Amino acid sequence: EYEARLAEFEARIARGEKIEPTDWMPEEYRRQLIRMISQHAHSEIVGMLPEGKWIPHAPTLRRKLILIAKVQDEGGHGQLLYRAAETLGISREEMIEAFLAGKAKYSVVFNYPTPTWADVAAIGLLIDGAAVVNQLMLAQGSYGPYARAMKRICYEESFHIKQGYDAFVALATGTPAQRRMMQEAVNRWWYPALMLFGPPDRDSVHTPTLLRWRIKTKTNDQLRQEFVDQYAPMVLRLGLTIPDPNLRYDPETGHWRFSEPDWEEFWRVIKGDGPCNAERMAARRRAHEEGRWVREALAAKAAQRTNGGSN
Ligand code: FAQ
Repeated sequence: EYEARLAEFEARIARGEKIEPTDWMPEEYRRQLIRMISQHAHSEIVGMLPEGKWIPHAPTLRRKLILIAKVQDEGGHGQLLYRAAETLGISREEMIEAFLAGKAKYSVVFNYPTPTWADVAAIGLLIDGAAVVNQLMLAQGSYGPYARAMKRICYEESFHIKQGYDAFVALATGTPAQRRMMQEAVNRWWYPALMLFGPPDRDSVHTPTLLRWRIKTKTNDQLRQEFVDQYAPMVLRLGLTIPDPNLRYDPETGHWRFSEPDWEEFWRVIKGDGPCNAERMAARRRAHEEGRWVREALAAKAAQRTNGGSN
């Protein structure tokens, strides 16, 4: 019985069909999607913090308005993703609980600091750029609600990259002090951008299962290479350098060669020992506490409605 259902499920995926919430799916497929989508949602919400810090200090009114819109989009993406995960039978409360208890991860990159305005530009170009490379792949995935959310999110993130590029170009072609500030931010964000794609394939425990069921359609290393091929030349064209002595174009393969990030640092920061982990978690816990009265008021209102109250 189970074998037959699994065979039919895998045949559907092989035909390129989308799996929908009410369709039969293996428990492991469900579990993997909940893990990935919820961690993706937490990342969007935590990802509001490093840039959000700069909203009050944006250099012009125009840049402030753009940054507010961008950070708001990230909050919206988090909501879309929690909603997509809820279709798999887990509640938003359970997901947030797991995150606040430190059981569910969020992207390692958001544990790095943003000491200057140029860090906002570096995130906008490099981190959003990396996120879009990853998400265009996820938009091809087999689970309907996640793939559709990815499509919509990618449209918005293309705008984020444009704002990042625009701020990046302004600084990279600006005064010597601005160029220096932009270079230092690139030095800080280059390796975190490479880390966004996850551990190297040789250490990626989930990739085989995710590829089998087309939750992922490319591996971590394939996407990292795509990112370097697209973004390294862009940074170099703007007259900046990339903090990697091994970075060079290989005409034989048509790809850029590059050094891998420090994987020990990657695991250490994921485990909680990064420059901003404690600060990010404290900010999320505080927001959760400060929002408690809103949740309680909504719940009371909903209870009143189901009890037949008119207001
Ligand atoms: N950070 O076996 P794998 C954004 C964990 S974009 C932290 O290779 P998998 C937009 C992994 O969870 C960023 N942990 O895992 C934005 C697993 O641990 P677990 C978010 C990581 O699933 C831009 C373990 O290591 N995007 O927020 C990371 O095959 C700018 C083993 O790893 C997504 O989440 C990492 N980078 O591949 C917002 C996309 N990498 O769960 C604001 C959806 C791995 O067993 C500003 N997720 N780990 O405890 C994915 O595409 C995949 O899950 C990967 C990891 C590629 C992240």
